[in-house]
Amino acid sequence: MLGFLQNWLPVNASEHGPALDQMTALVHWLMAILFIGWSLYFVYVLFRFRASANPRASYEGSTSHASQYVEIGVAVFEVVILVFFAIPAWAAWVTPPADPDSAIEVRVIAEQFAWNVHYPGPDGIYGRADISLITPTNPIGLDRTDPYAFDDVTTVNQLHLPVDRAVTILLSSKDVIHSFALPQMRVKQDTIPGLMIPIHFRPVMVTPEENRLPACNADKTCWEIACAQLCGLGHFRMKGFYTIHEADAFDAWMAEQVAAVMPEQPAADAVDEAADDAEAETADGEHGEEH
Ligand SMILES: [Cu+2]
Repeated sequence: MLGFLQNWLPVNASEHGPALDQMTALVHWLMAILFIGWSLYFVYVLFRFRASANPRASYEGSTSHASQYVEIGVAVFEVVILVFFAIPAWAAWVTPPADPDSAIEVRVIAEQFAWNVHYPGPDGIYGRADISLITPTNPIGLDRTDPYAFDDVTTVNQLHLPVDRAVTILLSSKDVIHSFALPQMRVKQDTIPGLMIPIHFRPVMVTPEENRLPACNADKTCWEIACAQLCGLGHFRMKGFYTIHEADAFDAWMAEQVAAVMPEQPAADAVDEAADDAEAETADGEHGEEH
């Protein structure tokens, strides 16, 4: 069944993905058996209780307990899927990585109709963001005067992550409910205004070249961030792109982004100065890449 379903499923590129696919296969087995069983039974009763063979209605009806046993069997199967597959998969999904130091954490802020990505930068601390600072070039309202913000990296519709490292994404929304979906990661989680929802996964495969921008655009095989919840008129175009890199390539990409927001690489005691520079830069409209 799993092999059959994989003809339609996207490639599986996360650690927890196989467990989810296994569960999908089990649910499909159950549904296939029920569908065939009920269909056969339906045809049987059409024939067995046809009008010509039963001119008078039976007031006694069926006295067999077979359907009860079948229903108990179905319920048991469902309990097994829930208790032994779904709940453990969910537990892994909501459990923070065992070694948070080696994990990478990113904020993703959904809006109609884009995905804003916010990396804390080399200091590992997110700068202050304020709703009153939101402008077209500063969609998350990052306060570049905040000492923790001068090295923060933000992008729009571009998510870059390293392979083989635990990832925590903190999901939030500026407006309505969206759903953050990374099909190849088997990740899908609603974003709820007013909540910061953490999700945890570990990519185990580097995005192939043909699935990255710009190559993927030609043959439409991009690894996309999809919005999986109808969120408004522009929902259809609420798509971002994500790339899983080798560790070195990710570090190089991150260094490039950091260099773009803080070209002088200031020493710790020059933080205030750097914050001013970063602010001036933001005002110039230098703000990540937009696709
Ligand atoms: Cu959306």
